[in-house]
Amino acid sequence: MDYSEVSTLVHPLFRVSNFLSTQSNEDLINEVYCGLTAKQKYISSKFFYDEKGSSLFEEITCLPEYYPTRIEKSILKTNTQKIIGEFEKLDIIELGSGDCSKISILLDAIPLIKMAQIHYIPVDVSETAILKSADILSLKYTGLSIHGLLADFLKHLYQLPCDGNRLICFFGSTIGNLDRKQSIDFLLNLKKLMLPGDRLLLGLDMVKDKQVLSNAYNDKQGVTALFNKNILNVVNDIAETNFNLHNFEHLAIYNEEKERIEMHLKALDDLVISSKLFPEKVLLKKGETIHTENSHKFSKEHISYFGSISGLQIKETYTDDKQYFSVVEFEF
Ligand code: SAH
Ligand code: AVI
Repeated sequence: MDYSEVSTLVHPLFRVSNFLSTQSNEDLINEVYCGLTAKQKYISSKFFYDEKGSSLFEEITCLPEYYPTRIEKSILKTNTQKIIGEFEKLDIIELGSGDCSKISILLDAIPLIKMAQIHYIPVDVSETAILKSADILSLKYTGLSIHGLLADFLKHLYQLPCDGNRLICFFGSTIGNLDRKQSIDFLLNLKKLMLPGDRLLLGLDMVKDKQVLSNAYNDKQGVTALFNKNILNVVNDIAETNFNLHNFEHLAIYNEEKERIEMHLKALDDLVISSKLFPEKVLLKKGETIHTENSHKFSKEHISYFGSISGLQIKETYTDDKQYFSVVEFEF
């Protein structure tokens, strides 16, 4: 485990610490090659979020078919006062923070006079996401102190600040992009770091009609297809591969048994993928797929299980009329 901060960017209004460059490019290339030579080929979904990928994801959140963002925001708006509660000093940590639209809903409910009592810590692998949101928030909320962490929430949780009451936000159902076992391990690791007075606010996309789910990942405008295919551009940049996006079709299928959307890229032809950085060429047969993402969906049973397995208490479950999405507040 590497405990060292690689670099810190000091801006007049905020600070960003980078913990990411501990993973060398060689490790990343190796990770990509392992995935592309597995029986079921795969690319880790963390590679979606370069600058273009983050901006395509923002477009997805505005699509009529992609209900999770709209509903989660409306749940937050309805319950802000209850969520924020009373505080003297509050550290708001946002994991996989992305753009700042959800945290702004909470910050909007805090009187300006109390803003200096808030410390906001966005944590993301995307540098552009952290810098953009720190820029916007530091201008909008005078007095708010911001310390961004360019870090992987699966590896660098131990870097989270631990002074004062913490509200840890993990929105967007991003936990659903982890395997079921990974999500339990993640919660157990988080619980180990939590202290009395800390809370976790977890956004979960719920199991629902499969057509609604399928439509959310197969939008008519094809933005999700562009987002999915962009992962090949990211791999081309990292591993100097020769993926041509036109040779692939976007697939997003709901797996009812596993209660998850599975995204793949299907080869439209026999393909040879080469890179001077790979030990050997990678062969793809026409029709073969590269698995790029799982998006697990949740039920009330999953929520109770998260509570019992992690040892965190469920304080409140906020939801919408159709129970499409839940924001669960856990306390230590
Ligand atoms: N929380 C926002 C963004 C969700 S998109 C929302 O609810 O709309 C997922 C975000 O998690 C992206 O910004 C991506 O860069 C980030 N992310 C993905 N894997 C990550 C990881 N392992 N560590 C830190 N951030 C990660
Ligand atoms: C970030 N994450 C929760 C999104 C999801 O719904 O699984 C990513 C996404 N993939 C396709 N559309 C959106």
